[in-house]
Amino acid sequence: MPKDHHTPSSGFDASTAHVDADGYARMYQASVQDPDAFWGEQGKRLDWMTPYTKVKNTSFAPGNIDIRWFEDGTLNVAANCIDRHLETRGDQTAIIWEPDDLGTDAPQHITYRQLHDKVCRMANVLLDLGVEKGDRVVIYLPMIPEAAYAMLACARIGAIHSIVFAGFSPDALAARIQGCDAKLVITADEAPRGGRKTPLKSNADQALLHCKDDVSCLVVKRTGGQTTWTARDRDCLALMEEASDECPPEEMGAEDPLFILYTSGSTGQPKGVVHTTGGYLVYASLTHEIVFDYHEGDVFWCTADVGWVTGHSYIVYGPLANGATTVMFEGVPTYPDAGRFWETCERHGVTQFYTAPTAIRALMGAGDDWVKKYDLSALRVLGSVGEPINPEAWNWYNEVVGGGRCPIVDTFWQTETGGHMLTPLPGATKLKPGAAQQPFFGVQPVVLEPTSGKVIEGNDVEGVLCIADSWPGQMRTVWGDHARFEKTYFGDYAGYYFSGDGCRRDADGDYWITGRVDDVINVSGHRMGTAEVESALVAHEKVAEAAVVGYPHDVKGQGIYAYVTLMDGQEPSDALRKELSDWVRAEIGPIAKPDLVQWAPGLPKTRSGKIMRRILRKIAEDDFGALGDTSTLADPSVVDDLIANRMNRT
Ligand code: 6R9
Repeated sequence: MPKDHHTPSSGFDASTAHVDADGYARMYQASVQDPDAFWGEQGKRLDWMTPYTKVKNTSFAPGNIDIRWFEDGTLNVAANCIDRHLETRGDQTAIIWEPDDLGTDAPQHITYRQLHDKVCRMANVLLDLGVEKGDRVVIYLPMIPEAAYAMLACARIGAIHSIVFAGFSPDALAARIQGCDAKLVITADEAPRGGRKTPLKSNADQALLHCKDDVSCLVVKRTGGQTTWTARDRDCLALMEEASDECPPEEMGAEDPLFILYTSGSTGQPKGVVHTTGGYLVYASLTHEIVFDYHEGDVFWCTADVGWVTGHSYIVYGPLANGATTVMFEGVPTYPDAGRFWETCERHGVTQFYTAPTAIRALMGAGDDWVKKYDLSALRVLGSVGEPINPEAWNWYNEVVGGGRCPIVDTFWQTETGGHMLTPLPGATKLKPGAAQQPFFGVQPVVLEPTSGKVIEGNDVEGVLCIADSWPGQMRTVWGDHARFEKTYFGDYAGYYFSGDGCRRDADGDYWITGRVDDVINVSGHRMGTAEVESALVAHEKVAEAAVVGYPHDVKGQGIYAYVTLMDGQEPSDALRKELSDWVRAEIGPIAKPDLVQWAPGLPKTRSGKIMRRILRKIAEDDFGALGDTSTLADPSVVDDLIANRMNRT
C-alpha cells in the first residue's frame, strides 16, 4: 500500500455503512451511464405534489447553458423538511440550538412539531407583510433558530431567501438588498458571538438608508439590547405569537428558485448564485445521507454559519429533509475556551461532526488536553470543508478527535455546486490525508490543460478541475445576469463547468484539490475576491492604487496581503496601515481585513497596464527566487523595491 493510504476505520462499523467500495463503484457507474434512471430513482426520496415525468434536461453547449432537473414536478421544500416527518417523528428533535453563552442562555431542543408551528407562524407573518411567491427576502440573522424558521418560512410560501452573513458590513448588506430588489429584511437586535455582540439592527438601519423606502424590516429581539425603532420595523417574535400556526405550503415548480446566495468571484462584485427547488433538495438530502453515513437517531453537527452555503445544505436543508437531528451553534470554537466544540459534542452525543480546516488548525494549536477532557465516543464520522486540509491537521483530527475510529470525509464543493462534489465515503474509501479523492454520484470530473483546455487523460496528472456534465444540485444562473453565469463558469473551457480550482489526479485516480487558480483568496474557508478588497482600498481617499493577493497563513490557510500605492503627498506610516485595514473591515466585514499592507511606490505592470499578479503573489509568498519572466514589465525596477520592502510574515 502506498504510504499515503490510510484506513483509520478500525473501530468504524463499515458493515452498517450505506455504501461499501463495490457499491460505490456500481452506483457511480450507474449514475453517469444513465443519469435519467439513477436520478429518477433518487428523486423519489422527496414527496412531490405532482410527480415528475422528466428527469434531466441540461445543456452545457456554448451560448445555450440551460439546466433543468425534474422540471415538470412540483413540491414544497418546507413540506419535505417538516410536514412529512410529523406523523412518524413529530416529537423527535429537529434542531438542537446551542447558544453562544451557556451562562445566559440554555440550549433548546426543537421538535419537528414545534418546528412546524414556528415556521407556519413566521410564514404567516411574511404573508401579512405582503411577501408573495417569487419575492426576495434578505435574512441577516445570528445563528438562532429563527434563522432556520425564516429560511423554511420563505420556502413554505415560495419566497426566495438571500442570507447575508451576520459578519458583513452595512455596505455589503445594502448591496445585497439592492442586488435582488428585496421586499423585506429579517434581522435581530444583536448577534452574540464569542461573548461579544454585533449590532445587527443598527447595521441594517445603516444599510436600509441606501435602499428603497418600501423595504420592510422584521426584527427578532435576540438579546433585548437597545436599538432604534423606525416606521418600517416590525417585532418578529410578537407577530409570530399572534399569527396562525397553520400555513399551507405553496406548490412550487422544481425549477422555481429556492434561494440566492452571494459569493465572491475573481472579478467584479459578488455574484448572486441561484439554486432551485427540486434538484437542489434531492442533492442536499442524498449527499447528507451518503457522505456522512447518516442513520436514524444520529445527532449531526455542522459548525458552519447559515450565511454560507455549507449552512444551507448541511445544517438546514439536507439534514431536515432526511428527518435528522441537526445542531445549530451560535458561538465560536474558542469561547469560552478551546474545549467548546468537544464539550458540546459530549453533551449532545454528536455522531457526525463537520467543520473547517481553519478551526481544526486553531484547536490543534490549543493542545490535545482540551479534546481529551471530553467523551467523544459517540462520534462516528468526521468531516472537513472549505479549503484543502493539510496532512498534519488531518492526522490530528483523525487521531486526537476521532480516536483513529472515525473516517474523515474531506468534502470538496462550492456555493455553486449546492452539495458535495468530490469526497471519500465512510467505509467505502481508503482515506488519504489531504485528498478529496473521488466524485460523488453523477459528478464527472475532468482535468484540463489550463492554457489549451485539452482534456488530460490518465493518472498522475495535474491541471484545472472542470465538470463534464450537470448534476442536480448545480446552480442555475447568476441572479439577474445569465450572461455572467455563462461567461464565469463556461466561458474559459467550452462545454465544461469550470470550478476555478486546480487539481491533481494521482496514480490511483484520486483527486487532490490544489487551490484556486483565479483571483479568489480562501481566508479561513471563506471566499474573498481580490477585486472586492482592492475596490474597498481604492475607495479610501489616501489610496491611489491597490493590488491584493493571498499568502500562506498557518491558521487561516491564506491571509490577505495588500500592496498599496498612496496618493501623491501622503506619508506612509503604521497608523495609516491600521487605518486602511480598519477601513476595509468596515467596508466589507472582518473577514476581508488585510493582514499585511505593504507600501508600493509602483506596481509591476505590463506595458498594456495589466498588473502582474503572479509576481505579487510570489513576493507575498516569500518565493521571489522564482519570479519568472519579468521582461514584459513596463518598469522592472519596481520589483526590486517590492522585494526589498516586503512584509515580515511572522
Ligand atoms: C463549500 C464551500 C468554495 C471553494 C472551492 C475550493 C475551496 C472547499 C474544499 C476546498 C479543498 C476541500 N474548497 N472545500 N478546497 N478541499 N474539501 O466551501 O463553498 O465558500 O463557495 O468555497 O473552497 O477552492 O472552490 P465556497
